[in-house]
Amino acid sequence: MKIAIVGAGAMGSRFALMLHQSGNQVILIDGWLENVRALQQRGLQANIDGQHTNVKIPAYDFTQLDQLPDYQADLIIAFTKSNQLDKAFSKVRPLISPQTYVLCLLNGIGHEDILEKYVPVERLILGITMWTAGLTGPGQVTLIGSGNVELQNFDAAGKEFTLKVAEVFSQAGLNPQYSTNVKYSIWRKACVNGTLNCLCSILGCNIGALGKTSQTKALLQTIIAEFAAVAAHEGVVLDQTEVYHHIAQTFTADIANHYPSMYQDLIANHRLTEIDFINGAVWRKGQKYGIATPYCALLTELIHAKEELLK
Ligand code: NAD
Ligand code: AOT
Repeated sequence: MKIAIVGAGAMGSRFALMLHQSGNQVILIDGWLENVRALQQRGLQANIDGQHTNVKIPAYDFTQLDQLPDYQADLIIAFTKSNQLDKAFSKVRPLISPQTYVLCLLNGIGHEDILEKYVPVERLILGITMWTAGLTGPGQVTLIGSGNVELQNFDAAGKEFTLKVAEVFSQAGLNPQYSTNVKYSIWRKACVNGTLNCLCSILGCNIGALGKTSQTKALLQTIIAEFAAVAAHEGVVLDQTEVYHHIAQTFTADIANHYPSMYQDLIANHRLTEIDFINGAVWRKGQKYGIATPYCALLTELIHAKEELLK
């Protein structure tokens, strides 16, 4: 399959590597020039569970897309940060042909509202992933452990192609599952990020350490309850107990040593975060529906305050 990955950061690089190694024609597109130059000159340098790999995958920055005049992707995978998605797709618009599907695996809620501006809903695929990745420098990633992908066409018309994508992902070892309710999967994953990402960032700890504090269980339950109240208004009925256990199992899993991507952005690299698409989205929607979400409001404001302090 001809696959363009937009966003050659930690996750874009992981997926590019796995899909390239399983025989697909993969290209990477990114707006961070230093990263693209490193990928072009040295290739992608990956440390996979302690094993070093160096792979050349064609990479382009947004100003180099005229080097791909007749390029038509079968599939574009979005792997920017949420707050970069709109700008990135405005840049790659020329690569979206009438045959191109777009798959969004970003954390957070409401990305379809942005992507619908660039691709018809019949060719939009949504999903989530439990894979993780860390960017250690331009063109360098550290990849630990395993994961999976849940995906579903946004519109019934896209089912056949989405099943094909699942097959390609399976050949790449990405452990895909065709979801029959991707909206539920997205809200469930948003609960993972709406708890772990902001709490680890504010407390300055990894997932395992967060799990050891005596406050964590009640904090998680209250945040999940706010997500559930808002999700119910959108027709998604979250099983709050199951979601809590889904999150709590990460405290003792391989992933316990992981610092969530929000920590990596904010604390390690002083970059803006995805908070407005996670707790911030729940707060905003709660205001619209008349549902109080005080914990999500406070967490959103604290993360924004930290963004300002570290700017
Ligand atoms: P990332 O920050 O590694 O990369 C996203 C974009 O930011 C890329 O275009 C990258 O080039 C750019 N970027 C990264 N560091 C930069 C720097 N120092 N200066 C300038 N630009 C820089 O993002 P990611 O972790 O791959 O996440 C992509 C999406 O996947 C997000 O929605 C995230 O929440 C989600 N996600 C991440 C993980 C994870 O473990 N990293 C796991 C699951 C889902
Ligand atoms: C994560 N982490 O999604 C993934 O860092 O943004 C992130 C992220 C899978 C399970 C638990 C946490």
